[in-house]
Parts: sequence; C-alpha cells; structure tokens
Amino acid sequence: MKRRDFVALGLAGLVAPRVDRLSIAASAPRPRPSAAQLEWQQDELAMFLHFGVNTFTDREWGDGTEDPAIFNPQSLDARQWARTARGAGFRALILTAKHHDGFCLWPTATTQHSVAKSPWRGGQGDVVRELVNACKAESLKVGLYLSPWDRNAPVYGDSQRYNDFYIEQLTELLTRYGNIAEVWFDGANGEGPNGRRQSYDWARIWGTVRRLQPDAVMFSDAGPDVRWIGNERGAAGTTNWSTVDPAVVQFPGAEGDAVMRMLQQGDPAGTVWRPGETDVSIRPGWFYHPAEDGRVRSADDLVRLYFTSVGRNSKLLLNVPPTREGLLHHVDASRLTIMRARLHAMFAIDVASSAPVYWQPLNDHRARVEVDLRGPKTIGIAALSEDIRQGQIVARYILEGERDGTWITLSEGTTIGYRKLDRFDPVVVRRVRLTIADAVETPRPVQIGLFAPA
Ligand code: FUL
Repeated sequence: MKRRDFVALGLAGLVAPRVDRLSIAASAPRPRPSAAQLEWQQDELAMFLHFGVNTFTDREWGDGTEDPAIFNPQSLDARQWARTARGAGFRALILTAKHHDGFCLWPTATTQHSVAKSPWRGGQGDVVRELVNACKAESLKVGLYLSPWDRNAPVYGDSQRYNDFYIEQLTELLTRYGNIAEVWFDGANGEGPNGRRQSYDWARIWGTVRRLQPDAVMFSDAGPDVRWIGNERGAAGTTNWSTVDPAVVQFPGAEGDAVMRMLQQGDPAGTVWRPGETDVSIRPGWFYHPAEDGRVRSADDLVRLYFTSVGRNSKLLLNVPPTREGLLHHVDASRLTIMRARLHAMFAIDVASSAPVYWQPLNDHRARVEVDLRGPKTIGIAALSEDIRQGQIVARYILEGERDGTWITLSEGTTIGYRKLDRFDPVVVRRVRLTIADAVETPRPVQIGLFAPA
C-alpha cells in the first residue's frame, strides 16, 4: 500500500530552489548534526522488517479484526535476519513492532491483541526480544516501528485515551529492551472522511522518546531527528539538503506540494538538521506475499537504489519482509549478497586515494579542488563528500576531467552533503577538478573519490 506519492507532483519538473544567501546569512549559525544523527547517516544502510498478522493473511493493511491465532511462524529465526543483514553491510534492523492492524509483536500489557494470544512459542514468545538478542549477537542496532494509526484499539479516536495507550506501548518498548537506536513514526492513516479522528500528542510522544532513549533518532515526516524522503520508490531528491524549515512539515502525515518538496529536497536556509531517510521495499509489497517471490528486485536494481539514496545524501532503509516461516526468503537473501559484492567491487579501489590534492578558494562562495592522478586513469564513478560535522554548504558544483589537455565535464550537480555519487561515461583522465560554483558559506574542502566504471 502506498502513501502519498511524489510522482503526482511531477518530479521531473522540479527545479532546485534558488539559494537566497541574504536570508541564510541572517540566520547564522547553520545547523549541524547531533552525534546520533551523524552516526545514523554514516551507517548508510538499515534493514526494515515488515512482519505481523498481514504476513499470514496476505494483506498489506490489516483491519484489526485478525485472530491472533493466525500468527504462527514455525521457524522464526531472528539470527538469520541479523546474519543476512550484517553480511550484506546493513548496520541496523527496524521491525514493525505494531503495524496499522494493532497486533503487537511483543507481550504487551496494553492489549490482548498480541503474540501472547497466539500459538507461537505457546503464547510465551516475544519477537522484539528475539530481534534485540539477534542484533546484539551480530553487532547491529535496533529500531522499532510503532504505528500511530491503530485499527484494533477501541480507544483510537478518543484522543486523550489513545495518546495514553500509545505512550504506554512506547514506554514498554523503550524500557524493556535496552538501547533502541531509531523509533519510526509512520504518517499513514486510511480512516477516510467518515473514520475515527485521532489527534496525536506529538510533543508528548517525542518527549517520551527523548527521556527514555536520549540517543535514539526519531523518524517521521516531521522528524524531529530524521525525515521521510517523500516517496517509497527509493529516490531522494537530486537536490537534497539535510536542513529543513520545520514550519513546513509540522506533523507526520501532513500533505501538500510544499510539504513534499521539503521532504524531497530539504531547504538550504532551514534552521534544523533533519536528514532524509529513503524507505523502499525489495518486493512490490511491504509484507511478504508468496505471489511476489518472482518479483524481488535484482542486485543491479538494489545497487541503483544505493546510488539514488545514499548517493544523494540520504540513508537507505531497505525492507526485506520475513516469510510465514519467520525467515528471510532465500531469493531476497541472495540478491542482498550479490548487491554487497557489487558495491564492494565498485568502491574497492579509489584511484584518487593517494593523489595530491590542491585546494583553491576562488571567492566567498566559490572554490576549486584539483586532483592530480599522476598518469592516465579510467574512471566512471565519482564519490564526493562534505565534512558534514561542519554542516552542509555546497549548492552547485561541476566535476571535470582533463583528457589530452582539455577539460571535459564529467558531471554537474547541486547538493553534495554526506555522500554524492555520480556515474558518467567511462573516460581516461590525468587530472580531475571539482568547482564549487555556489556555496551558502565560505567553501570548505570536499573529498573526492574516483573509481573505475562498473
Ligand atoms: C506506510 C504504511 O502504510 C505501509 O504499510 C508501510 O508500513 C510503509 C513503510 O509506510 O505509510
């Protein structure tokens, strides 16, 4: 099931917002990432696990009337999830502890609608606990998705009572299982015009997470720490600032063109650091459906997703849904292994790694970096990075290579941020230069990695 889709807006027609330097200068100092946000970004890859009653009913959105007795993953092995993820280079697992159907994957005191009423492990099971143990064993971080929209809770729509109920669920999850690295707040709501109207107490919800897990990052359309990227297709904006204007997206599920643009592109004049997370599934659906076994993304497609997410200053949250047995499907697992091998081979040799680099400031907003490759080198991929500990400032750049004494353009772009990956036609060059053609602050050196064509 899809959320709002940015396609409707005509992504191709988007123009990078003009950088208004005067308004930026007036609002100094520029935002920088917190330690938790920095680590979140450097992790690059997290795995999403959509699992629950939908896995057994073959649906994407359950309606809350499911019988807990259907939940019975005979061979559930969270270690297999964690081992697969780690082997493929993922650093965190994020589980749907509760999806919109309200079924809880941990034995909660807040409702009967949970694993405790299922036949799995004789009603003694706890998927969250098994996930946490597996992550510990494989040195992975843990993230939890707790759907705000709940189609089972009788108090949903009775705002005060549901907020209390939700806080209680959150408190259980954030106090029983040790460190939680990311808490995921989904913005979906399918109640429709005649449905129940719940007004969420976001200030209280976010405050509870900060208090109970001060090092966790909170994800939602409105952050506060990391933001949704605005689509579920795996594509961050080619212009993607990690700063946003918080007034534009004030709560999860906010709609409108300005909201979508802010999610996709951020805002160079934004007053808060809120980098974008790109969530996308390895299969057409978020939950496992046997009929989709033949529609798992290819390894090439997964590599492409890495370029359009991590390679556009975002983070990739790739969903790999466990089967009814409670295992990652072997087809999905093998695609991940091949993806990792391809990425590894692609970025194994940086021909610029030991090359002398010359840094030349041109004026307050322009600068140039030149890399002398000391001999002809065939390249087809560039990896650019700003030192985001200092914030993000590049607004436009041109990358050129010197071939037989003439400079030719290899790629051009707007933002760089944590990592910008550009692919271009293979070319033999001796020198490469990056011109920062516009920056919102005095330019600082940008790191350049150069790799053979893949
Ligand atoms: C959406 C939900 O409605 C989908 O079921 C899924 O969980 C996705 C990640 O977010 O808003």
